[in-house]
Amino acid sequence: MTKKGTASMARDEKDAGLPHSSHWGRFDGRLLDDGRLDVRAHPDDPDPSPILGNFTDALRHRARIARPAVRRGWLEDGPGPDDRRGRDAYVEVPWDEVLDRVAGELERVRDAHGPQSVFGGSYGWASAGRFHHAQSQLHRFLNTALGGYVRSVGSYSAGASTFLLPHLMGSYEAISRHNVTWEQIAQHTDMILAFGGMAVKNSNIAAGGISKHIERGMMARAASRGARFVNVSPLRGDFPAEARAEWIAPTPGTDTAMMLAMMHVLDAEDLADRAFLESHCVGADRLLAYVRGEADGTAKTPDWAATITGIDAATITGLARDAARGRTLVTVAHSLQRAEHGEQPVWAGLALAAMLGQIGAPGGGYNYALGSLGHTGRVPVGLPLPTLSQGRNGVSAFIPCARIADMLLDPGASFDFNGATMAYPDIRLVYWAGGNPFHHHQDLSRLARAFARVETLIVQDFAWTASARHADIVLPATMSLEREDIGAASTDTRIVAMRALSTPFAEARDDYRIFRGLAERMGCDAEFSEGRDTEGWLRHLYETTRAALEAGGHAAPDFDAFRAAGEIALPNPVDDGGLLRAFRTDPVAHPLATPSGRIELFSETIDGFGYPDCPGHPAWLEREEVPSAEYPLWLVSNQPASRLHSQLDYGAASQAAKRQGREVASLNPADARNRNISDGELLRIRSPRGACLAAAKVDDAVAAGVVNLPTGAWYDPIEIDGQRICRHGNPNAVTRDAGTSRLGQGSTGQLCCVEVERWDGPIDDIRAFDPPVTG
Ligand SMILES: Nc1nc2c(c(=O)[nH]1)N[C@H]1C(S)=C(S)[C@@H](COP(=O)(O)OP(=O)(O)OC[C@H]3O[C@@H](n4cnc5c(=O)[nH]c(N)nc54)[C@H](O)[C@@H]3O)O[C@H]1N2
Ligand SMILES: Nc1nc2c(c(=O)[nH]1)N[C@H]1C(S)=C(S)[C@@H](COP(=O)(O)OP(=O)(O)OC[C@H]3O[C@@H](n4cnc5c(=O)[nH]c(N)nc54)[C@H](O)[C@@H]3O)O[C@H]1N2
Ligand SMILES: [Mo]
Repeated sequence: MTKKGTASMARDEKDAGLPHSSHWGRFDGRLLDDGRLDVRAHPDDPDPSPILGNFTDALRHRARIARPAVRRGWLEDGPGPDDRRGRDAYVEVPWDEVLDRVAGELERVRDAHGPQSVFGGSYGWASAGRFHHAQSQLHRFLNTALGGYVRSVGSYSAGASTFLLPHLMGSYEAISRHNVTWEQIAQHTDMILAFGGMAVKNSNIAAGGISKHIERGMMARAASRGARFVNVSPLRGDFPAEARAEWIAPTPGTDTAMMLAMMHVLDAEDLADRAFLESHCVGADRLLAYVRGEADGTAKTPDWAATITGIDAATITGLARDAARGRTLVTVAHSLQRAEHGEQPVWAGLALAAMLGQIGAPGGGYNYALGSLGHTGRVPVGLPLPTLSQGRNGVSAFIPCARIADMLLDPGASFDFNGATMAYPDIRLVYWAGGNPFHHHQDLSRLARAFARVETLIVQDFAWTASARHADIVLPATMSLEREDIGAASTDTRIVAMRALSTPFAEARDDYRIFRGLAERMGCDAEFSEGRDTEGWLRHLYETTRAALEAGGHAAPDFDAFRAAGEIALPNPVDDGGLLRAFRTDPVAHPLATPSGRIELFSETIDGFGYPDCPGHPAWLEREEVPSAEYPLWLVSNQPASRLHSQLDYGAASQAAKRQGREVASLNPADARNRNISDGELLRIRSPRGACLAAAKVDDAVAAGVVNLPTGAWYDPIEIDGQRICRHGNPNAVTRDAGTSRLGQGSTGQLCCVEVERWDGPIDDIRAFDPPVTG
């Protein structure tokens, strides 16, 4: 491999720093003598992410996995269901031995139960870098070595919308990523009605890399032109100060009622664009019959919505009138659909925009998830990027990714998904690389019971996450900082020659090298590696993009020139407004990929599924999870500002945002007062699923009735008085594990009901970052 050469290169070029890229930004890094990293944001980035600060002390942190390790119980008793997972000690073993064991176990399970008993869905964000992408590597390996694996579809990000939007409008990518741009907003938009806000902490992130954070500046430009931003959200902080946003805070999960009432106003006051509904939509009559109450006897008036949302009728009416007055953009954040009946606000937001008649117009209409990530509001580069082929998966079974615990707990059980009835496969072995299910999944006590059922759990990561601590076999991977790679994303106009900034920590190996070691043992290295080392692959993958640049008549430096330059700029793509602009201009020549070719405000297809939890048009549906006397508060567990998910939670930026080493839970002064909670005190958050501790922040930027605890504190459970409590502040200790609906089966992690109280019980130190290794 190329390890030695790259490490010495890093030392030679020490002073200048070397180019690298992460999901939260492009930077130059330089290894310091004390093992820390000097990290400098790219000079062209107007608003670099503070999350870069997590890299400085990450390379040699004690939470890194130093050597391969096997859980003691698995070593002694062999594979099989075991509820000691998560509590057991680990024994370090040499690489040769652990690779023999993993290869042997994969062969045993394949021969006894077939590849359909291996789960390789391995959801997760891993790191930037097109070659060392952990999921691609894992999938390619399982396809080659086993002939396939049970995969997962969709995402925790957009579980409901990914499967809903194609029925209504077109692909989720087209509707979110190639639609209204920030430049259009800066120039054209009068009113931005942002359900779920547009926090710049969120657009800090783009999978694969982001070289310029433009959102704050664009919002400032729009606001100074007089554009009006409306932050519909439980948190005032869901917009940056530069946007000068108004704040409207409906009860969490009730946006659909507010949107329906706005439609009622547009219809009743004849402000709806009936020509657009006629020429570009189907089903407006069915939806309007529901809005007027002709269908169910309840008119969806602002007064009706006021009782559900807590927003007074005059405010709702005023917003609807104002929206009809100028160029209005409706956005719905991912968060709204990461909740019970999450399909509804996505559809209702689209219907509201359809009634305003501006879909496809510059800076207007509907852009699902604009502002939720840094991929949105830009124009896709439209070039083939370096991509590792995953090969062919011979197993047809799959699950929607958020149904992982259901699958493991109930093999063979049937479930509904997007019009199909399916059965959960019987999984014996789970292999995870590049994700952290004990970060991303809901109801972690239940997830622990689910993982106790498998015969073998293998986790490959660079740090001792809670998922690694539940694994039977733990394989130490390198961080991207320790590898050569190519950084690229479909919405960024830079390709980065990512350089290794350090030699690997202890005995960590690249995911690719780990899989090669297994492939050699299983007799499929020639097929898996195609005879290439890392350097060979990088050159091979880069060539796709270089050839496309050359074919397009653009500057197309060869690989060596690219690496010497550190990065190349791609041609600026033209802002053509995407498929919605073309559709607006001529709906006959450019129909949408829906059954009618138009926007479906009523969908015969969805209606035909017969799902009460996702009917044929957007609707206000009663929920199972609602506040009660025992659990009266809404917990909003959103994305953390100080890190990406759980990644580098031990890093400097993430640690600086904690109090007493705990994650911070914010609540309204009134709710704090009622519970005798003062700022900075520890509190316990509990639900029927479990409990966690957190440090209180009393904050009037949080709506009354709401507690905000971001995700990502490493799960650190202990038993106190027979109750499992995460002492660190992971909200998934209390969230609810249920699908959005039978249509999307997405995660509902964003919202659940809880009670909070001051915690006067024992206060232990956090142990989440101490490796559970005994020798
Ligand atoms: N309650 C609640 N839960 C949520 C959400 C919510 O809103 N509320 N949001 C959800 C959303 S949108 C998402 S996307 C998920 C995110 O869930 P995940 O994507 O699973 O979270 P990450 O922390 O990014 O996990 C990535 C893991 O990959 C590891 N890793 C990084 N690089 C490499 C590598 O090169 N090789 C290997 N082998 N490992 C590597 C990291 O150390 C980390 O452990 O969480 C979801 N969970
Ligand atoms: N810094 C940082 N940025 C990230 C990530 C990260 O981990 N860290 N993760 C990235 C990923 S993978 C994804 S998918 C996106 C997720 O993008 P989103 O899902 O949009 O992000 P969240 O921060 O979870 O939620 C945004 C806001 O929605 C509001 N909200 C919650 N419930 C409701 C509701 O019922 N109604 C209304 N109107 N508002 C509500 C909350 O106040 C929350 O702050 O973020 C990306 N950006
Ligand atoms: Mo996500």
